[in-house]
Amino acid sequence: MKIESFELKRIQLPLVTPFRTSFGVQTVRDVLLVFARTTDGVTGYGECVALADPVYSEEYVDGAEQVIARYLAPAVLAGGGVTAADVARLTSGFVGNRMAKAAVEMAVLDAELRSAGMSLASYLGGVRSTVEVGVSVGITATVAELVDVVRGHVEEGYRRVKLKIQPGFDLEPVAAVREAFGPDLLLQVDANTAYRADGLALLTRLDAFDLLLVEQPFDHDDIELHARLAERMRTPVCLDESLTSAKTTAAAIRAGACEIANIKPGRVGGYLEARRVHDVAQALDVPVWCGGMLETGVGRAANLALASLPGFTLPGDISGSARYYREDITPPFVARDGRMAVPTGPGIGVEVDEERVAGLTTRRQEIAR
Ligand code: OSB
Ligand code: MG
Repeated sequence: MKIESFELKRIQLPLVTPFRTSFGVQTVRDVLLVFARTTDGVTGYGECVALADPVYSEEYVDGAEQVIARYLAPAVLAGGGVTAADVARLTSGFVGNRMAKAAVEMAVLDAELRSAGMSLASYLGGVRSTVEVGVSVGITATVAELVDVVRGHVEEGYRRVKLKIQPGFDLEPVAAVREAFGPDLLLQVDANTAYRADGLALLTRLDAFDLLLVEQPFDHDDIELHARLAERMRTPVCLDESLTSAKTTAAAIRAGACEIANIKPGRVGGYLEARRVHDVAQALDVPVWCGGMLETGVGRAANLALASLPGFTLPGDISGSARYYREDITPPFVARDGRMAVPTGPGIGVEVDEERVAGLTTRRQEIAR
């Protein structure tokens, strides 16, 4: 397969409600879409998960767009005939920028699979036609408001809820949600690196609330501190920000710092590396689940395919389109009883509403061979 050009489009999607985490509040999603056009007239879609600002990782959407336009897309175009498996090698001379690389690889992979008539789920080795999904709930102004928000999601049928926590918004809100919804609600928390070593004792007290896991309480590079917590805590310690590849995941697991792994394809450089993360975790007996980055239907479709692999035994952060967007850029994804169907069509298995994308586009550029 030959790629003739990459088109980069930036779209602005307003969020239905502001999303607050320990690293800040988001009110709109500024998304970079990558369209890979083949010489045979096939278009593959990629979504870059970089946020507007470098607050979750070093990457941010303006930078991702520039690195793709200036380095990654030209390197892939110069490769001649390519498959998705070639993209990592062709771009390996450029350090880091995993979210940017992932978006390019995803667009190439989607084009490749659409040409071959194969779904992403079968390509990756998926074994399930539906997957369990949950919702990630942001930090609220009051605990009462949090309980109301969670109630709304429980009424929508979600059975697993992830609460964002930070120092000053942890034990009390978690206790209130557990108390309001009882022992059957699958509950977990995510600190997005907001704690320091002096938070060990407080975090250990979360053991009282029967949580599925506690996600990334400490700095991304502090594997040792996560291992110390894992030793002291009954609740499994899960890593997100720390896991940048299959290699760093294996090392974190062997260090005792990662009892469950959150897999985000963008964070590890693409769906192919995400599958390798899944494979090492499975070999080391560590359960995995699919994380989210407020994706549009494009990223959501691909994440459902990934989550259909056998090691994904915990519900993913793959909520319905309506959790974030009044109108998606694909047909809306809907969760029923906390489950979602894995797309079966070629590639990511969904069509993009190009007219709607055109209406939301703030800038576009094309990189041709
Ligand atoms: O840490 O998992 C995270 C969103 C943006 C950046 C980081 C994270 C998140 C979420 C939302 O928790 C997951 C989703 O619903 O897409
Ligand atoms: Mg997280």
